[in-house]
Amino acid sequence: MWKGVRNALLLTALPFAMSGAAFAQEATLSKEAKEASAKIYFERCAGCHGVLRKGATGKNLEPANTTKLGQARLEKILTNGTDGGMVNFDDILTKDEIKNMATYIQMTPDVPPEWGIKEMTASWKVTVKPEDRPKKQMNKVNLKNVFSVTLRDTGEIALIDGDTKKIWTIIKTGYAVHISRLSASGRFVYVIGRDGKLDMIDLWMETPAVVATIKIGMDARSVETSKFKGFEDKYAVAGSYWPPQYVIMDGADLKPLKIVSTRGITVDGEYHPEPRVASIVASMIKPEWVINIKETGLIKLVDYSDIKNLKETTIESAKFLHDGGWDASKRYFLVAANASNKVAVVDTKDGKLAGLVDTKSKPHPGRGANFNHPKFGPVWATSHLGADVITLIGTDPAKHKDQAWKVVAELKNHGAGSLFVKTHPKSNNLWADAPLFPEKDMAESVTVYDIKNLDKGPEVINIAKLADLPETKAVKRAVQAEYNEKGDEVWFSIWAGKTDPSAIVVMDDKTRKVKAVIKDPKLITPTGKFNVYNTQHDIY
Ligand code: DHE
Repeated sequence: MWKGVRNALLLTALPFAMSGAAFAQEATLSKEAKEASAKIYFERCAGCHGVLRKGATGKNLEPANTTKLGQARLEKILTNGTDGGMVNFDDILTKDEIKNMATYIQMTPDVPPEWGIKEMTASWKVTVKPEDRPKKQMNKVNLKNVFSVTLRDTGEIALIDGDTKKIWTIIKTGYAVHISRLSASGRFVYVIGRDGKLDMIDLWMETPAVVATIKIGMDARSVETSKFKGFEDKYAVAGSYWPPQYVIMDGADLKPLKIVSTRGITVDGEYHPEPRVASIVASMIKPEWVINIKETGLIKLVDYSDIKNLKETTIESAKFLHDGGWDASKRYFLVAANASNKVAVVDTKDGKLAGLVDTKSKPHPGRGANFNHPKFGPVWATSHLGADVITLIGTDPAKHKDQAWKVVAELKNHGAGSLFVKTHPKSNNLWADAPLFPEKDMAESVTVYDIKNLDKGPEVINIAKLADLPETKAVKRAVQAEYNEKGDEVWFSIWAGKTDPSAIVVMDDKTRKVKAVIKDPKLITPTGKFNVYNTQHDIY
């Protein structure tokens, strides 16, 4: 099941049958086998289960639980996966590796080292100082329509000129690079790798390149800059999974300035040693970032106007916060607490929780999608990992009070296993993918609704087929819709295996017909795409 994308797919749980005799003896491995297993665990498992194996989107894998399952059952789960969403590893790990992993997760987890200001500063490199950078744009590219595309398995990003659809340049970044975000100015791209390597790229150079780099932790997913008037790009902020903390840096050269730990007490009142930093967004109405802490379920509004006397407003929501986006007014931030089947809504003006919305299983919005529902007014949409629906939540407490922070409708998606929904203020289409759906045809397809005529039902389009790639065994997952600057094209990645041909399919948003297919041997495992203008202005 779900072959080919384990790193991405460790999104759900190992079901624990809490039976059987406790493991009498501490499991052991040779030094080499333990080191190799630790590396596999970090690369394949930690994203969902946590470095300390406390569990989040994936189940708790501490010895108290794993030893009850025992070696044989664990090997079976690792080999075949489960219906609960745990992926199979039999086609990328050898039998010995699986055996060792089953033993490794019965051993007491190692606690990785901390990563403080000393380590960050030692890793920090300014390759082009701010004063040596171009004083004006040195290329003729329409920067607003450039896409920064994650090439996941090569640890690179491709900058693609959205007007010509040509790859402008490819830049080496961190391991299994995760997301790109734009400076408030739209000039710099900040790219974070899963290994905590943060790279700052200058789009004004004749050929863009990294101008500053730092390793902010051992495991990371999020980055943002300061965007409030008067503080534009003064600071950058990045969150790490390990160590659980965020770091505030100088926005111009990434010099680390302040580290804030996120360890603490969960919304349930229990201490958690590894509350990881999930999504971060910058407010435009206050000098604040919204920083979502996964395991504690706490949302921090971090006031960066005086970082020596840093003020944090801590808002209780629900555990396992993950990704989210603004409502259309950009006052409310909606974030999925995915393993709690909830969406939390923060009112960033009043600094309060505005709502906690129950949804179907595992909402996963990316940034979500905002549009005007013909009946319910402004809504924000999310699709789901665990259910074949697109949930619409009312977002206008002023004019549609009865619908605000409630599920007003559930549209059918073509499958569960969805990661992203998207629309654009100029579009009438709402797009949703389902790349993690176990069935090939569905994983390669997307659903599209006419938002002016939702009752008509969706069209389901197999995007992978439109790429006309050679037939291989790999599933060609259609993932993450991203609009161009004008909002008249929507781009999808065709995400296949590292050695398979991949592509980006550009759809004409109006006709829903293919407009271009970007293919290149260097376009390896493209996943997230970040249009400069839309990312800079949070348009979705
Ligand atoms: Fe992501 C956003 C974490 C797997 C593609 N991903 C995010 C964010 C977090 C996160 C916290 C929000 C960042 C923000 O807004 O500041 N992602 C994780 C994981 O922990 C997880 C589940 C497992 C892991 O080991 O990393 C994971 N993510 C994946 C993938 O496998 C995806 C599909 C492919 C890839 O490139 O790795 C993937 N994640 C993305 C993308 C976004 C993202 C494209 C940004 C969406 C946007 O529109 O902003």
